[in-house]
Amino acid sequence: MSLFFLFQFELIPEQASKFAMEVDLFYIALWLMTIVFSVGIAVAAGIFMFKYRRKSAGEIPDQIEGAMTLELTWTIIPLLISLGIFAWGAKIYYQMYTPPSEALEIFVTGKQWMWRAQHPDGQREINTLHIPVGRRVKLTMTSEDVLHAYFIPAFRTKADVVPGRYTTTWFEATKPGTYHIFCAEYCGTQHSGMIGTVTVQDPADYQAWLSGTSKESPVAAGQKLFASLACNTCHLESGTGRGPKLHELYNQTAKLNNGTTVTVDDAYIRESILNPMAKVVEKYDPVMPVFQGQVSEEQIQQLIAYIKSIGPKDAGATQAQAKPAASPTAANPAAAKPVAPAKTQ
Ligand SMILES: [Cu+2]
Repeated sequence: MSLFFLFQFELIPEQASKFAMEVDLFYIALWLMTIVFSVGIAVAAGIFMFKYRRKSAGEIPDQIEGAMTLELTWTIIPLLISLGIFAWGAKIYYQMYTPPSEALEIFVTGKQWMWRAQHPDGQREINTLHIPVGRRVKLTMTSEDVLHAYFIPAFRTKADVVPGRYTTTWFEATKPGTYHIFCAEYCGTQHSGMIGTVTVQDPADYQAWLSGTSKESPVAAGQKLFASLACNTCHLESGTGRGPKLHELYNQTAKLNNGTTVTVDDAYIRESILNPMAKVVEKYDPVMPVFQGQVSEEQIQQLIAYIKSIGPKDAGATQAQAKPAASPTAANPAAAKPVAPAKTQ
């Protein structure tokens, strides 16, 4: 890092996402404020040391009994400055951690010591990530082993990747090129080798790349798994099976046998596959076998993609959005789109 810094005189990484500019402005504002206050305090301290130095032996200084105006000034101004920093930082944080519902969704799995990515129409890659320029991309991430963190400096994006949990992040790349991916959470011996590249392409190039070696989509793979794991023998579409009907269920609220409710989102589906006894749906017996150790994270994501595809038409919205169901806005037709490919499989 330091060598890089010395030889290229690159103070900050290239700005290649919509977040980059504001994150940098914020960072520069913090630098400037730090410089202004550090220099100001050091200079004032120097002046005062000189001005109020002891001039003769036995000198007795004037006694000062307090200065209300001064006290209020140096309390209120720093308070406003720090609240301003907080508000600005919180705004950026909120934007970064609230993925838009119409984003291109890519699944990322971290594993000692590689990054796997799975695109909506089936393309998979390891230690690379191909994305189109000018399009919002949402990453849904999990880890197969230990804590990792997905860090793309040029996008100013960094998010923890946690075993047993889905984390999300999103960004919109602003210029084609290749950029670094780092793991930013120490995860073992080869942590420093857990690196890769993001390739930002023009939409046409991205489409060409996608169709290069087309593979099965997550929805199609999930549908096959649903049959091969015999999920379909209990979760009947008619709703008369030993397990609840999964059609039209994604992102809906389900009642549990302990009287509480749960939103059927990615996290709940994952938990119910791995540990079905944790939250059993009302009126059903806890008879589902445990799939912990039977399915990989990638397969769970495929099953979720399938369940999402048979869900309500507007289930394209992410669970984080908690959109009111009845909002006949222009955004709705677009939101329903990601579900459509299921029909063609
Ligand atoms: Cu790692």
